[in-house]
Amino acid sequence: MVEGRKLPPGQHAAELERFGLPQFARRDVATPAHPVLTVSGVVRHPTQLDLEDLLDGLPHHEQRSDLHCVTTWSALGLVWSGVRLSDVAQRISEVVCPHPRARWLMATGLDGFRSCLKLDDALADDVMIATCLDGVALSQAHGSPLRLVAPAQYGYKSVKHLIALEYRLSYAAGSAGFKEHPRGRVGREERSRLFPGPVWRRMWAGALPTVRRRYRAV
Ligand SMILES: Nc1nc2c(c(=O)[nH]1)N[C@H]1C(S)=C(S)[C@@H](COP(=O)(O)O)O[C@H]1N2
Ligand SMILES: [Mo]
Repeated sequence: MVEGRKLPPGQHAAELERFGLPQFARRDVATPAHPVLTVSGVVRHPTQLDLEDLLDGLPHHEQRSDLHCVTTWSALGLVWSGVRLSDVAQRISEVVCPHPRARWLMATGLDGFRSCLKLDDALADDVMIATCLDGVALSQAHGSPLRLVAPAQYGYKSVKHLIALEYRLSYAAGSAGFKEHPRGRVGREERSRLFPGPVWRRMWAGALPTVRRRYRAV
């Protein structure tokens, strides 16, 4: 266990390894030569920003945080660097003019994985767009060239290979459907919809060995 880090209820410590929904295990994402971020939804001027323009001049941000997968494993003390999503969102907002009642942000990865975050949660101080992990450029396994990092939310909100953000008035389920909780707050054990967290804990833990095997087999 990494010194001084606490495990939330129902989680156990594990090494970080490539993971996700089973249907994405075999999607082989080729890192684009000229990465762009598409911004759409309830905005006046949908746009595409290339990576360099997006990051240019924004304050560099580095943090140590944990990744809590809903299937009960947690990777502790990961050092991410990049920029804060709130700084990116401010820059984007000036360009796209989101609707004043936009409350949700749908994030999409190049593999087609999607997850929707509450805008308030997405703008928290520890939510970032990471380009590096543990001091080196993000690997393909962990979401190159850009990934969302939302440490207070279950791992399914931390979309890898980020290519698009869509401003929304209301929540829409992402790739995990009803198994994804709209807020996904780890501190409240919001693992999934319909049943309380501790009920899901066992179901998710039961699915873990199969999903892990699927990812390790790639
Ligand atoms: N693009 C994409 N992002 C994703 C996923 C995925 O399958 N595709 N899986 C999510 C889940 S469920 C988890 S737990 C983490 C795993 O991150 P890792 O592969 O870096 O361990 O990525 C999240 N982001
Ligand atoms: Mo996960």
